[in-house]
This record gives sequence, C-alpha cells and structure tokens, in this order.
Amino acid sequence: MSSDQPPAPEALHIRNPATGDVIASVPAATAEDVDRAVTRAARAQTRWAALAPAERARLLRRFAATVDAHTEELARIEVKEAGHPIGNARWEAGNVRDLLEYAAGGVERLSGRQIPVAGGLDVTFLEPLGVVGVIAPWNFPLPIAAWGSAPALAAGNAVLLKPAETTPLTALRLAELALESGLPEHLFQVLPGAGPVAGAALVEHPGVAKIVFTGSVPVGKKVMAACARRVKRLTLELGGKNPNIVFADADIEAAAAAAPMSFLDNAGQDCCARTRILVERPVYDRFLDLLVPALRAVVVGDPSDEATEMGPLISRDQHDRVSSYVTDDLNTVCGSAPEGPGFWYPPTLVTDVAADAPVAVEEVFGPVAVVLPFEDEAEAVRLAGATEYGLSGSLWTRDVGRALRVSRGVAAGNLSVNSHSSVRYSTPFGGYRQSGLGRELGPDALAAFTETKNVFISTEV
Ligand code: TXE
Repeated sequence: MSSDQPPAPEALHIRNPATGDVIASVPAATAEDVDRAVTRAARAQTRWAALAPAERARLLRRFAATVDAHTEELARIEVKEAGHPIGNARWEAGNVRDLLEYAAGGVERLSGRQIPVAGGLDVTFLEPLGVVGVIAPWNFPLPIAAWGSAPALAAGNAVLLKPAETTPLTALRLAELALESGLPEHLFQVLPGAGPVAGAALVEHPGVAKIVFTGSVPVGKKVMAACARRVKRLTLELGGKNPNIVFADADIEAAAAAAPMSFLDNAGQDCCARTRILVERPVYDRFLDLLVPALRAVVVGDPSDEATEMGPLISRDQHDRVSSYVTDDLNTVCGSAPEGPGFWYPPTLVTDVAADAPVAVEEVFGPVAVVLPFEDEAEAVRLAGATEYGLSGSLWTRDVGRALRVSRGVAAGNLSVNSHSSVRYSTPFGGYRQSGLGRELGPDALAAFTETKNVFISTEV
C-alpha cells in the first residue's frame, strides 16, 4: 500500500436513512484482510473450477432458491439500510434470485468454439479468470452485488465483494446464504470497508484478476488507472444523465404519467434515472400541465409502508450534494417530502434552465429532473447527447421509423421506446463514453469473466 492512503476505519456505522439512526456497526476490512481473503479465495476457486459444470450449476440454483426463501428478510434489510420502498426492495431480492438462476443456466452452456483451419483442429476454451473483485455502490446494494458476482461465480471464478461503506448488510447476508446453500467456503467473501482502503487494496492486489466497479466517474477513473498498471481486466459502470425524449406525436398522457417515477425511483439515486426530460415544443405546455400533478401525486414517506413510492436519500452527504445543484435562482416545481430526521428531499422539476447548466448535465443522483423544450428530431438527438455520459434513455413516439432513427442516433447503451425499462437480467447493460466500460448481465455475462484460450492440434504429425 502506498503511504498516502488514509488510515483504515475500525468499523462502519450503518444508518437508517429514513431516521438517521445508527442500526448496525460492522468491522471494516483492512488491506491485510483483503490479502488474506485473496489467498483463501484463490484456493477455493481452484476447487470450484474443477467441479463438474452440472454440480456448479446445481449449487448456484440452490443459492437462488435460498435467496428466494429469504426474499422478505433481504428486502427488509434493504429498506433499513438503503431506504428503499419495500415493494422495490422485494423486486431487488427477486432480481438476485433470477440472476442466479440465469447464471446457473449458463454454466453448462459456456463453451468455446471449433474453428476451421488447415492442417489440424482448432478449438477455443473459455477459462475462468481466478479471483474477481466486485466493488459495489450504495444505491442498489443488493442487485449490483449480484450483477458482478453471479456470472463470475458461474464462470468458475471466486468473488471478493466490497460493498459501499453505507450499505454492507445485504451483501453480508448474501454471503451467509451462499454458505448455507452449499457453496464452498471462501468462494464468495464480503469485505465491508472504506473505498480507499479495502476497495483500493482489491484493485491493487496482484492476485485479483478482474475488477467490476460501479460508482462515480472520478473513482472509476482512479480504478481504471490502477488496473492499467497491471493490465487487470475491468468493467466499469459509472452512472448517467439520461434523456427522456417526448415527441409531439407520442401518447402524451402515457408519457407524462410515466415520467415522474422514471427519475424518482430510488429517490433519483439511479444511474438510469431519466433526469433530462426533453419535450417537443408544440406539446411542451400540455406535457408540463400533466406532469406536475403526476409528480405531486407521488407518495414519499416511510419506506416500510407498502404504499410508499419514494424514500429518503441515502445520507446527509448525498442530501448536501443534491441540494447544492438546486440553487435559489432556479425555477422549480416540487412535490412534498417528510421533514427530518432522515435524509428527505422532495421530488423536484427544474424548468426554464439552460441546457448546459450543471443541474442539466451533471449526475445529481437525487429526485431532480430538468425539463427542456426542443424544436425537431435533430435537436432532440443533439440535446440527448450533450453530456459526458451515455448510459440509458427513453423516447416516446408513435412513429416506428423515428423510434429506430433516434435510438440509433443517441449514444447510449440502453434505450427504451415508450417505456423506461432499462434493466433485465437477461439483456446487456452498460454505458457509452464516461458511463462505463464493458457490459454486465445478458447472454454474454459469463464470458466476460473468462479468458479465451486458443489451441491448435496438428493432424499432420
Ligand atoms: O461513489 P464512489 P459515492 C455517483 C453518483 C453519486 C456519486 C458519489 O453521482 O452521487 O457517484 O457517490 C468504492 N478504490 N454514483 O461517493 O465513491 C466505495 O467504497 C476502490 C453513481 O458513494 O465512487 C464504494 O464501494 N474503491 C453510481 C464504491 O467505490 C473505491 C453508484 C462507489 O463509491 C475507492 C454510486 C477507491 N479509491 C455513485 N473509493 C452508479 N454508477 O450507479 C471509493 N471506492
């Protein structure tokens, strides 16, 4: 470790974001803990990779079933440590189960190729990388922990997961459930700790073959630079500032009804949040007239209440960060939110703002969207791309040709037409430009955790 690294905290104190109360304290991993974990994981990986594929698949299916049986428990932990509404938290636990099942289904289908060549037989093998480090953020602690881990395990790797400082509890429970399901000891370990300590130690460790990082652009760049020094494999998912383009020919009622939750889900702490609402000029006023009451109708409050649609922000820091974007000079329309304690912020629309204002181009990561008018298709595409990001986006139109043209024209990894759906365990997810590098989920997820080895066998000797 370099001498400029901060001292490791001894413990992480986890707060319920809805109340601000400390609900748990967890020992924080040091660089030495990471080192020991890598050694153990490497041993476990060798045995894991040697198991029959059908056996690995069976154990992962059992892990999926165990997660399924603990859906309510995992969801309740997510509510407490991340402030997610209970309905969303159940979906998240279900997403982990589905992904584990999907990954298990891939174990026996992960195969190389036989390529026609002269003079012999040419075959490729997809070999596991070894030990994979997954660095997860706090916004979707449960699903994102699994997005890296499930396919990595399925492809024959061991996983060391470092959850975010504020949200390690679901990840720790997931590791216990893996053991209960019969996964070998040390194959899937969780290392809660500070990013610059435990996270950096994972990134720097020569025994970790690949890093999957989800988090901010600045830290992602640091991680990338550190990986470059060792030519370490890397997947990055770094957020977005995603457009929601509403054309005049769209079903305006449907577009306006769907717009609030497209950026208020998880209180806007979602890399896919559609926070740049672009509306074609002729329908701009009508769209706003429909959007404002829909925004005000969103139920913000106690995340454990079944009716709640939006909970609090994760922390005081995040609250300060979001507030810093919504300056007094901006024209805003707000919904309501509970007063403190807890880190509450109301649903907020910003109108009459310059398209290049910080609130319009930077990732606020809170329940704040800007609404901007545009004149024609070309301007819509230009405005959609006028940020450094390129993760996701939506467009609303009844014109199929336009839907395809604009989808091809917007530089983003995940687009939806007449929908805001971006994430499915069975389809690829990831960003263009500074939104990231590589793809997670989908049919190629397992292959991303392998090296391709080509073997040529001469038939002429
Ligand atoms: O992220 P960090 P923060 C964006 C979002 C948010 C902002 C800041 O805009 O407001 O980032 O969030 C670990 N080496 N996203 O500060 O710091 C850290 O411990 C290795 C978008 O929480 O990037 C945590 O586990 N790891 C996003 C993870 O990196 C390090 C999700 C993310 O933390 C490290 C989250 C280091 N030097 C935030 N420093 C998305 N893509 O959805 C920190 N970490």
